[in-house]
Amino acid sequence: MTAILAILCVLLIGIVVVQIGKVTELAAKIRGEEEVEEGTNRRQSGYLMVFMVAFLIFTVVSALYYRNYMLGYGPHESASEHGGSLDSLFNTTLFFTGIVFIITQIALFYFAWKYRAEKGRASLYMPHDNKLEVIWTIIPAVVMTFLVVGGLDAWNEVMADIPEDAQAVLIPTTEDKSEFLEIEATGYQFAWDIRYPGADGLLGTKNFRMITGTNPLGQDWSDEKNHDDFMTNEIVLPKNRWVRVRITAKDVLHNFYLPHFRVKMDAIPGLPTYFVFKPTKTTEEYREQLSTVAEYQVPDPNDPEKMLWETFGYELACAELCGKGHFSMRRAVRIVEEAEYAAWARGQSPLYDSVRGTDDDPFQEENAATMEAEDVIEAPIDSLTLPIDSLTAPIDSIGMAEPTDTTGSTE
Ligand SMILES: [Cu+2]
Repeated sequence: MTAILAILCVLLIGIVVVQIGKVTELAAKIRGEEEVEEGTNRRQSGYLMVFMVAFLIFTVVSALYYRNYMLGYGPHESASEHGGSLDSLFNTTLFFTGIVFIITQIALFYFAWKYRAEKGRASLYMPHDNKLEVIWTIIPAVVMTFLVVGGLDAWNEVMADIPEDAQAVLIPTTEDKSEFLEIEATGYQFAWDIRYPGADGLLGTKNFRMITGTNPLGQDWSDEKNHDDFMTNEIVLPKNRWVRVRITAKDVLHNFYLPHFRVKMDAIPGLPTYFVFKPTKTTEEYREQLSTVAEYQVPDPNDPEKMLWETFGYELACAELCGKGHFSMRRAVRIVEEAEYAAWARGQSPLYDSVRGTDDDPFQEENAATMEAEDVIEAPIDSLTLPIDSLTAPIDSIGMAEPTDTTGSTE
């Protein structure tokens, strides 16, 4: 404590000495005030020039240094079919705005230095200049027109819906839009409900009045399309298949954002939106892509036994600040080959299974009857298969044993 006080005292004495020195200096120069001001101007505008050069170098170097972490650069090429056109649109915009950025920053600092106040120099009075105004109106107008038209073009391409005669299926088998998978994402504070259509490929109707603790989306169980719909924690999608996502929200605004696929759409209560896209890289393929880059060949801080590229996974994020639990809306997304997806999809069980035969089930009577019948039939069938399996064993072993027996008998 005493040491700190001593240091503070020395510091204060130092400051007092410096200040007294400055006052004396100023007093001496009081006659030549203009000279002092000129000197200050020159120095400050010089510092600004140095700042400008350092700032521009820092901007460019940091962008280059971190390029392998940024979407659209290095190993982060888009993993969806339309993503490439959005990336090139971003790059075109970055190119033009980059030129403007560099020119305006240089002009800003250079002019502050060049036209600093100097003795005997009056400022130029220029109320109007047609030529200048034409130049700075036409150039941005032309550039903006190109950017906006290009943007609209990309928007129309990216937002093109599935054709009306296309078939909605759970497991699409074609790469074109004649078959597609339609899933539904419902955002709420603070998670997503992800619903798949089940074997019929169709999502059942829902009604917010039917929402209960066990029926989070308000699925209308009198609609048979609901009976095979299933809900999952993880979004699993097949590679090279068209996917249409119905996007909606239960409470406040959310945003369905799949950064690696360049998919981003607001989720709005009462106003369904959608996005159609085609994933083109499986999670494994994306990991391979990352494994070629030094930045991802380091251990994952959360799992030091593995490299960063090995633990990579696609994600669904909420891109709307929707409340204090906003961060927890992250969901894992996995892109797999069609066969793996088909096996996964067939292995899911519908939510209706928990409702079937209960008081909430509009088909309670029918279902109760069939469920009883199933119980009676299922048991004997299962027990019958056992003897059949066990019968095959002796048959095989008889066949195997035969040749040995013959050689044995000849000897
Ligand atoms: Cu959210």
